Amino acid sequence: KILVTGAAGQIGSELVQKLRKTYGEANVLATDIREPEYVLGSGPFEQVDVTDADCLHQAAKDHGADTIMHLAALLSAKAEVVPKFAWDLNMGGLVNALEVAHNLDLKLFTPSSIGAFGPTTPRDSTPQDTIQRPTTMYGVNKVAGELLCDYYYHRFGVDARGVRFPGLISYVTPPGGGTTDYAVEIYYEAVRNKSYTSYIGEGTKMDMMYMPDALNAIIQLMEADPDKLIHRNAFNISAFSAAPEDFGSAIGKHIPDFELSYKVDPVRQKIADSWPNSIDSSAAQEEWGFQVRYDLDKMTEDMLDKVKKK
Ligand code: VAH
Repeated sequence: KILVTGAAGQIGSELVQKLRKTYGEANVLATDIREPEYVLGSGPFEQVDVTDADCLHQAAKDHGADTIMHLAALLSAKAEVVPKFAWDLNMGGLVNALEVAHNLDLKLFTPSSIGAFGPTTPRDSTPQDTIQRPTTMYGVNKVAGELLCDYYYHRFGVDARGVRFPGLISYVTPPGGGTTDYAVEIYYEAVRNKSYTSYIGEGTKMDMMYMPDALNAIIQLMEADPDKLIHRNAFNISAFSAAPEDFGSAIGKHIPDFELSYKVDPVRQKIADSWPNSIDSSAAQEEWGFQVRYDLDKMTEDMLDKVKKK
């Protein structure tokens, strides 16, 4: 039995549906501070504010959860607008989720991000264990969160697991205020207008992944043999590294007159510049068999098809 926080978000909305298909509808309790706009199927939903520890504890207890998947958080660009609120939500929510996991003996999944790296991190083929001095509030939250998960594991034996997600591309629910959101917008604009103006500059490479691969990774990690996990938390995972023009050429293969232009947003560009170009996912491959099915071209074909239908 699983409780998901942030179930109305970009990852949560699809994860809930996938978990319900895999483990049964009634076994997956979706929670969020707002009612999801999409159809969650006929499974249970409860309104939960993750900063309210008692409410989260009660929901997990009533559901009889054995696993909590904690996704509720503010993304990088939004967090720069309201840093103190981001701290309260991102750290307050996580420590509450870890406390619930500790008190009710639950497994926990929570995502970290490539945002946990900073300008002094090696940029190419960024190792699993390396320098982490991020310069954004979101990055500070992610590093602190990685450490907190490790702490609860070593101190209390909480089976907390997680990955460092790259930018996630999906067509069901839009991301809410991240730096990598352009990689989703570009597909909608390509279908609507055959053009896109990118707020991230030419040549800015970041790691990316298609949502189906991200969901499989979560399930695979949670089902992995704990004895094989050396890291447990914050595994680097990536499907491919791409800059706006790479998306432009991939889209151009299907929409030949697609036009890509640039109007760089200095705030989000600065964040992107502080993150790696490409990360090394070998620890995840070795410890729990991480793999992906979608590269940029395969994802682009599917994204354009799905967005057109929408
Ligand atoms: C963001 N998509 O841009 C998120 C992510 C890859 C970074 O954590 O904030």
